Amino acid sequence: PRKKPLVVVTRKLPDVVETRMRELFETRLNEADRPLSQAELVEAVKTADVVVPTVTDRIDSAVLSQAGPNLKLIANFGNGVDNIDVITANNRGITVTNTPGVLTEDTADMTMALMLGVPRRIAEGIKVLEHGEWGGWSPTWMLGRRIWGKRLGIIGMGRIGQAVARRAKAFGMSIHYHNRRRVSEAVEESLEATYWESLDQMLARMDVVSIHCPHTPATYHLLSARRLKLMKPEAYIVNTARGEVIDEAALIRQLDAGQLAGAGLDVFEHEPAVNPKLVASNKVVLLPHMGSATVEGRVDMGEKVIINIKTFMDGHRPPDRVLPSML
Ligand code: 8YV
Repeated sequence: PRKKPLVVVTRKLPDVVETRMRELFETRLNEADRPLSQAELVEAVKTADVVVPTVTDRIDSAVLSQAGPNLKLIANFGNGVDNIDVITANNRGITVTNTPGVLTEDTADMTMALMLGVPRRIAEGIKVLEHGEWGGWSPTWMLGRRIWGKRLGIIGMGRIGQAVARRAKAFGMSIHYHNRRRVSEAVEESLEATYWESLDQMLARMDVVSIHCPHTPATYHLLSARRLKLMKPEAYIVNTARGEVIDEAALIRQLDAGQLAGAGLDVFEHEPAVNPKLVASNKVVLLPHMGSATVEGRVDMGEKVIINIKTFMDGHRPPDRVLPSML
């Protein structure tokens, strides 16, 4: 029988996923559950047929330049592929896949948690109780802002953007979006969504802005200092996509200056470092990149990775191939 492919997995995955991988492939796992060192990552691309990286592994052109002749597939455990230089991989004949679809609903749920959590001051309320500072109910104390009846502007109307739109509509928000392409009429109608060709114009009119686009060279600092200034001082920002899409320093300045009401952030520009000014701010709810972090979701992601590897090894086009043209 044909030799099983050597699959190197960079991080600890759920047990059921690792067990299945061991059955199917010659699998090298990382039991330590810390990111591989640069040297270990290079060793992986040198020896493996397939590498399974995560968001914490940077597979850039320098790493790829050391890839061995066997490396044919990078099966990312995750949706965003900004950790991988897809163009260089493609040029070297290495296929890249991701795990779309299975983390859509979980990420949309977490987005709603932030979208409610910031205006309704959930983190502040929890802190008051934890510090034993609750002096009792008052009609005018700890008042937040309602999201019901407000305008939500979604940047990036793909799977996750649409899943957020469905939820937000049920919460009584009106749905607006900016996207490279307009979505189908059927989707627009079902969400009662308004398309804004101009991101600038949309930003100026929204009460809440939520980011659901990938991080690519084109979306790096899409919410720049200039664009953040277009937003209403009463508006909120939610980001469960990638920290790099917002100019974080500019965001902090806008919050400090009272030019933005608040932000709910699950992702940061320099993870795992979080700007101490954000941590100190009472206008934010911050989470450590937990958008897709459910037990079920992680297993589903692992299964997607396995299907991609298996399909590829059987000589077919893997279902979740990422092409440079898709970025
Ligand atoms: C994961 C994510 O935590 O899929 C993504 O793009 O950001 C998260 O779901 C991470 O990417 C796993 O590699």
